[in-house]
Amino acid sequence: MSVSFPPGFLWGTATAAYQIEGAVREDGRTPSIWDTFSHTPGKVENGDTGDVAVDHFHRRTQDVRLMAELGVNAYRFSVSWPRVQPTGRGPAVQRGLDFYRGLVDDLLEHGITPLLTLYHWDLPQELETAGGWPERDTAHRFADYARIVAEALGDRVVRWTTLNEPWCSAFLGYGSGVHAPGRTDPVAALRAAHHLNLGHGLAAQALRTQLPARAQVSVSINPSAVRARTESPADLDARRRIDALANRVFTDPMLHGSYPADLLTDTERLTDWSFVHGDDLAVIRHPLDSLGINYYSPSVVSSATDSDAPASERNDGHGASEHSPWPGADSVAFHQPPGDVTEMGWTIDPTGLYDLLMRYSREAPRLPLVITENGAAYPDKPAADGSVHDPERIRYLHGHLSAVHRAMADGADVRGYFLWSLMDNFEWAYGYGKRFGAVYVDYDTQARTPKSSARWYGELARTGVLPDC
Ligand code: PNW
Repeated sequence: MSVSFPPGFLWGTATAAYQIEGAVREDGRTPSIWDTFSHTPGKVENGDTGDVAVDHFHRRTQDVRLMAELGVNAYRFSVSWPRVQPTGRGPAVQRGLDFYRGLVDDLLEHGITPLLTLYHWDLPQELETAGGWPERDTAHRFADYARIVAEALGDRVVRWTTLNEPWCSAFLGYGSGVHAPGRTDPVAALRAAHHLNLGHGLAAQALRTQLPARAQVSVSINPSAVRARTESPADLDARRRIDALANRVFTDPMLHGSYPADLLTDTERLTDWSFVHGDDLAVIRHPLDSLGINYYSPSVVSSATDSDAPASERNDGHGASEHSPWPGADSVAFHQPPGDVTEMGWTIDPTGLYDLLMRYSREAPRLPLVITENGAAYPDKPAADGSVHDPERIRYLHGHLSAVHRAMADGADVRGYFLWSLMDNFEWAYGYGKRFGAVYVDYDTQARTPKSSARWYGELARTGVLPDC
C-alpha cells in the first residue's frame, strides 16, 4: 500500500562544504582542520583530499538547477568557516559570504528552501592550533562567526543549524582520531563535547539576537540507536554507558539543561568536569525550533568479556583506530547488528530510525523533528549507455521512509527528510571511494548523472506519495 506525506513536508538533499566545494585556496580561504588532516599521509584512504572535491564552488548554479529538475523543495548545505572568516577571528571576507548569498539566491529563485548549517566539521586550522574544541575560547569564536553569517544572510535564510553531529567532532576528532584533527585523548574529547555544546548555545543566542523573529534555530545530532545484545544486567549497563556517551551527553544539556549523572560517574577517573562553568548549562539549554536527526544504522553492544575481540579489532562501524571513541567505556564491546549491510559495512535497519523518532517525540513533546541526513553508500557504476542504476539505494530509502511514515502515524512530529547526499562527494576518511550521492559524479570530468534513485526521490518529492517498493 502506498502512503502519503503531508503537504509542506520538506523533501531535500544534503551536502557539506568541505565534501563538495573544492576551491580551497580561492578568495582568501585558509586551511581548515580537514585540509591539514587530508594532506597528512595515511589519514584518508588513497590520499584523497577536498582540494577539488566535486568543484561545487564553480558549479553552484548548475547544481541548483539539477536539484530543481529533480523536484526537491529543500537543500541542506554548510558554510565553510575558513572561507568567510579565514583565521576564525576578526572581520569577514566579503567574497566568501558572497558565494553563499549567491547560492541562497539561486535556491530561492527555484523555490528551494535553504537549510544553512554553520559548522560541518571544517574548523579554521588556526583555531585548532590554539587548542581547538577542547578549549573554551573556541565556543566564543564560533558564536562570533555565527553572528557574521547571520548578519550577511539573515534577510533570506529562515532555517539555521548550529552544529552537524557534535559526536563526530568530539569523539572521532579528539578521541579515536579517525576524523580531523586526529587527536587521541579521551579527556580532550570530553572537553570538546562540552565546548561544542557551549558553542551551540552561544551561537543559538547570537542567531536569535541577530535574526528576524521568523528565524528557526536547530542543531543536527547523530543519535545512536543502541541496543543491548542480551537483556542481562551487564549488557543493559553497556547500553546505558553508550547511550550516555553517544546521545545524552548532547541532548541532556541541550533539551534539559544538565549533564547525565551516570556519565559524570562513568568518566570520573578521567575528569572532574570542572571545565563546565556556572552558567554554561543555562546557555546550552536554548529553546530550539526543531531537532535535526541524522541516521544511518543501529548499534549492538554488550559487556566485554575475555572471549570478545580486543578493542582494536572490534568493528563498531566508526572507523579503524586502536583508540576508542568512547571515553570511560572500555568495558563495552560492539557487535555487528544482524542484516544486510551497505558498502560502509553499516547494517540496514529502519527500525533504529523509528525508535529514535519515537524517543525524541516523547522526550521533547513539542519539538518538531527533521531528518537532516539518511542515505547509503553503494559501489555505483555507469552502464554502457551512461545511465546509473542503484536499486539497492532505492530500497534503503524506501525502507527508511516507511519507518518515518510509521513514526508520524504513531505521533512523531516530523517536518522533513534530507537524503544524504545530493551527489557523490568526499566521504571524509574514506575519500572518494564511497558514493552516497543520488547523483553520480564522474571525478575525471565532474559530469553529473542522476542515478535512478534521484529520479525516484524527485517523484516522491513532487507527489508526497511513497509508492510500494
Ligand atoms: C555523517 N560514524 O558522517 C556526516 O554528517 C556526513 O558528512 C557524512 O558524509 C555521512 O554521515 C556519511 O558518513 C558520519 O562513524 C561519519 O558513526 C561517521 C559516523 C557517523 C556519521
